[in-house]
Amino acid sequence: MNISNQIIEQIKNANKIVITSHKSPDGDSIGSSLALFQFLKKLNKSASICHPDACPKFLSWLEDVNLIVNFEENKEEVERLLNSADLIFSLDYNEPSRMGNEMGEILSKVSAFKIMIDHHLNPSGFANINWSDTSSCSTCQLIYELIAESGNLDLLDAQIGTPIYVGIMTDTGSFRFNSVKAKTHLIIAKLLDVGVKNDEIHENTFDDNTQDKLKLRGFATSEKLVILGDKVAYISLSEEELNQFKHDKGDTEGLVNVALSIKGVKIAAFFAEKDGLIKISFRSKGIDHPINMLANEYFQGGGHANAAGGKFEGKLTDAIELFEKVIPNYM
Ligand SMILES: [Mn+2]
Repeated sequence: MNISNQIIEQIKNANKIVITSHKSPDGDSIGSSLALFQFLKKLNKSASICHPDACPKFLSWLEDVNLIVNFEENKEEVERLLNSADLIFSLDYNEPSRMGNEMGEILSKVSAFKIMIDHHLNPSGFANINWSDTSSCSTCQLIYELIAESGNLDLLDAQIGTPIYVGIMTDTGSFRFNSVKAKTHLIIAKLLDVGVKNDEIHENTFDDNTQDKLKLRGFATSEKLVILGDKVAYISLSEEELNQFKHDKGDTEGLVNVALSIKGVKIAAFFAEKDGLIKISFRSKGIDHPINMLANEYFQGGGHANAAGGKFEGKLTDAIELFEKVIPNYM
């Protein structure tokens, strides 16, 4: 039996299904959760979606997003749902601690059958079924494959297809990264065929800027962009600066890509200070400039070769100093 059919078997036998995903949700974690949720509905199975924290505003237009229960705001309910579940999906993360230590520990302890579907490197193998495909551009693409390979494409409609589109679109920088294969475009074509509205999705997702967000991004690029040599660029924002623009979740999303978009730049970083912790995003271009090792060695993080994240406990200026010091070793 292929892995998709094994998963469908488990779904059919389950009574209490919970869908989980990683902390700081993005288009792929929200998209894959909602797509699976809608697919389960079509299989006449209800499910709960439990995420570590709230959905970012730019995705709040998605259908049924309001049904997501989040651990930060509703710990007891999430704990109750996880404890009483007989089947738990772990989407878009490779290791329980990606949900945060507390929620990750709860997941590790519960007795439910666990299915991981993910595309991040180095899966820890914590689940009963571990579907890891690191060549996939997104977890949403894997959800599509689950539906297709299990012979359920007749159930695919815009309700399932819209969140799948969102996840693929956001995890591929709108279909530009080299993780996009011919297969990805064939899937997108199929989604349009069943009524997914690509123009509305792009507008709903990307054209929702507030004035404060635009001003913050303008400030970041005009005042806080630093270029090192000709191949490295970074932007940093202190907590004070973020507050000055009434910073909201998601307002700085993709700023690292703005730094990377400078002609000739191969490596970009974005530093943001929040609650005394420095969170860092790294992006790079091409196979010659992997950035996940640096994230792992110096910033308690990791990720893909061209897209990684990390953190630094200390001052923003110290984090930047460390980055400037070690980056020549990765060029
Ligand atoms: Mn993803």
